[in-house]
Amino acid sequence: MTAAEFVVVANRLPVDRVITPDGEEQWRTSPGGLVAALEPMMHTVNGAWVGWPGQADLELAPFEANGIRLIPITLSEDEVAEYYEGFSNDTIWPLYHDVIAPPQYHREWWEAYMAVNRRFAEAAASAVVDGGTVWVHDYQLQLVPEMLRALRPDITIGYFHHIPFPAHGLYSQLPWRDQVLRGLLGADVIGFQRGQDAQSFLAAVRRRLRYEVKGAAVTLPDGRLPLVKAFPISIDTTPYRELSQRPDIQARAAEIRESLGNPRKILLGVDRLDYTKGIRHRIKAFGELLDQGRISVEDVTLVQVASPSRERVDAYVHLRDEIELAVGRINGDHDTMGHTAIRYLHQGFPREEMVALYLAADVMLVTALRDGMNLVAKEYVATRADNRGVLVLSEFTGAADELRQAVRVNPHDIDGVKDAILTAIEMPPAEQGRRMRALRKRVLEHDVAAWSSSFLAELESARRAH
Ligand code: GDG
Repeated sequence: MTAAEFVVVANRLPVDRVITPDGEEQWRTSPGGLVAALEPMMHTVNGAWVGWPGQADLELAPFEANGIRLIPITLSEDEVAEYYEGFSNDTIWPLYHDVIAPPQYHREWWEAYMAVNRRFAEAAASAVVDGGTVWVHDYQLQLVPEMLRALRPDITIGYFHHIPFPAHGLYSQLPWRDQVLRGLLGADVIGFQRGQDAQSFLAAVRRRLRYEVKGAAVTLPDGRLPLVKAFPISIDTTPYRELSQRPDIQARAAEIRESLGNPRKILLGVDRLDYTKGIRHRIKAFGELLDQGRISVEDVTLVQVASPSRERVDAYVHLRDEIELAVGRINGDHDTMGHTAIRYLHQGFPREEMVALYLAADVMLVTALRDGMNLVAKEYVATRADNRGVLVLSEFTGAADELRQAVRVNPHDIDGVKDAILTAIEMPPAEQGRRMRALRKRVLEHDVAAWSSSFLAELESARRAH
């Protein structure tokens, strides 16, 4: 395979393996935002994508799918358990989300994380042309930039971090805190979701490694000056705008309302079933409003989509039990034959159905306790070409920095969440329109293409300076 000018490195390849009924293997593009953001770029330049195909022990030669060159990384069953479910999702994920769940620190997991990061770095090093560019993504691969630079000092390296970066007091719990900082500093451009994440990273670099920081640049002992900055990610708005205009999807939204017994207001939550998303807090607030008679089931229904996620990690197993217990209790106390309090769906849905749900929702509830960005908030806004609907948005999401006209909440303050829900339910249409127009302007102008071009422009300046 010839070397590529531009290489993306991410934990997952942008495709899912499906076996057709007649036993044939096919690769389908996964619907994630990253693929949508980078696809045009991958087609115009000579690009390649390094990632795990999503199944243990799958040994595959590089191949092409939908015009993108893919370089699969094999992970053993043990590596999936230790590098992915362990260190990535049970150490880094809870620690970086402000220790909402206790992080587990295991030396074997760290060993596996280092070994797998090295494999990704080696694959990227062999895939990229002389003087080429590599863009590394996310918390599963924080050591790749440094490892890659050691192998290929000639190339330009970018890194984007999709989740929060914690304050120094929490970050310093990590037994391998200095190694991770050095890993990231291998990149020329290090991107975060929010200004506060970039600041936390720079504070950790100053305090732990004692490197000098001037503005957004770190001065390294070897004279390199990596740039550390916020690049808030966004969505490809086109499919959301187009699907929301389709008559069959609008009809489906009406059908959803009908099937819920035509409540006056539908509230919606859409999240991966994750403890960072504040699903329990939202359900608690909603249940108390019903208990206190401030809303009734005939009037208001909450639809909660909690798509299955990380089902082999203990914290997720417990969270699911807690949520389902709470939903069962509230429904048991309040349901009537014709109306349910919470329609809970532990399922994933096609994008068409998601858009129909966004259209049916009078109020979108995003109550994350900590979230890098939260794309669901932006998808809801992109869908509402009718300028109706209210977004209730946690101030602990990256999206809160941009979506200023949402109804803001502190999800830890249950009384505050209850008041915000009532404000949203009662908001007059003119006020909804005023806020939604401003929200839409922001999301449509700052879409994922704007995000990737601003990052790539900084990377290109770094390449020129090489
Ligand atoms: C991480 C960071 C950051 C969910 N259920 C279904 C479904 N989804 C889609 C949503 C949305 C995506 O998954 C979730 O994105 P979020 O941004 O809300 O959250 P994370 O998965 O935690 O993503 C986050 C993001 O990376 C990007 O940088 O914003 O902070 O945690 O697109 O629509 N899609 C479909 N069916 C489902 O059932 N089709």
